[in-house]
Amino acid sequence: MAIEKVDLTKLKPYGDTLNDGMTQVSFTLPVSASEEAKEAARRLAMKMGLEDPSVVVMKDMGPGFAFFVIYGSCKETVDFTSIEVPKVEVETMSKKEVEAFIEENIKRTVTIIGACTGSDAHTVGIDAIMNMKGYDGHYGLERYKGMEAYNMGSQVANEDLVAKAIEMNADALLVSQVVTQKDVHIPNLTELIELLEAEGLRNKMVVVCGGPRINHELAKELGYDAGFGTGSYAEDVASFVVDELVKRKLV
Ligand code: B12
Repeated sequence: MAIEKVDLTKLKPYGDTLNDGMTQVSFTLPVSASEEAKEAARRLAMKMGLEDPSVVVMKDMGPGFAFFVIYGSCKETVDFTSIEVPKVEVETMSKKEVEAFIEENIKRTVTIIGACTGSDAHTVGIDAIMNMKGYDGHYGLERYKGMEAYNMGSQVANEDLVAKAIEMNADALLVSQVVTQKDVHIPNLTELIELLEAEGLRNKMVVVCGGPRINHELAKELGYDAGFGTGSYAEDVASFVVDELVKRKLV
């Protein structure tokens, strides 16, 4: 069977046959499930750019709310060849490679402090990166030889994180931000950088943030050295931190 050539200048979703545009979307409407609600969901899907949408799931979510899953064909395309995304350029090493890198190039323990800061109570992301047991088959930084990883947990005030950084003479700070409602993460992330600057610490350590709605571009804009999003593992951030410490002669 001949494989059709994909036109990367007109990229669109694929379901059954190439370029059929098949797409699934889901959302909740603040009305009870009904035939009218189903039709409203279908019309909204059309306005979102889906052709021939069909509502395949409508579920009551309690009084006054209904959840929908809709399939339809996406009319829109994007030019994949024109896309450039700022990203962390350091190649990810394995845990063993990071440990060997520390032994060869740093020759002392690297101290890393992590926290989910501000009012954000989500611990799972920062735990995934730091926890001894690891996440998705990837051990966290607490298990790395040559590292002292200290996880402060969630709802940590920026002042407390800075105080801990001073107390432990940290090489790197890892900040997790999961809640981004009303852009609450922006002033919170900015405040940490300002506090570090005020203490004359900003350039003496590697400062990284992460979370499901964080990317490298945003992190750089806010004064961080790097940003890591969904699907990050301990070895991604470990590789970045040790490489950066050596590059910036912070060891
Ligand atoms: C579990 C959960 C909770 C638990 C948290 C328990 C805990 N101990 O963490 C509880 C029930 C307490 C909770 C509460 C709330 N939650 Co909540 N919660 C979730 C949920 C279901 C899963 C989050 C999670 O654990 N993900 C798994 C981890 C592994 O993924 P991750 O965080 O993305 O982390 C990865 C990467 O992002 C990255 N990463 C993350 N941090 C860092 C840091 C660094 C340095 C690096 C390198 C990488 C990195 O690496 C990780 C591994 O790959 C999500 C929805 C979802 N499915 O994601 C909502 C969600 C995050 N919650 C949400 C909300 C709104 C809330 C509440 C405000 C609800 C409310 N009205 O009360 C409260 C907030 C309380 C507070 N003060 O923060 C929203 C956030 C929306 C937004 N845009 O801000 C979400 C997306 C749900 C939704 N769809 O609305 N929540």
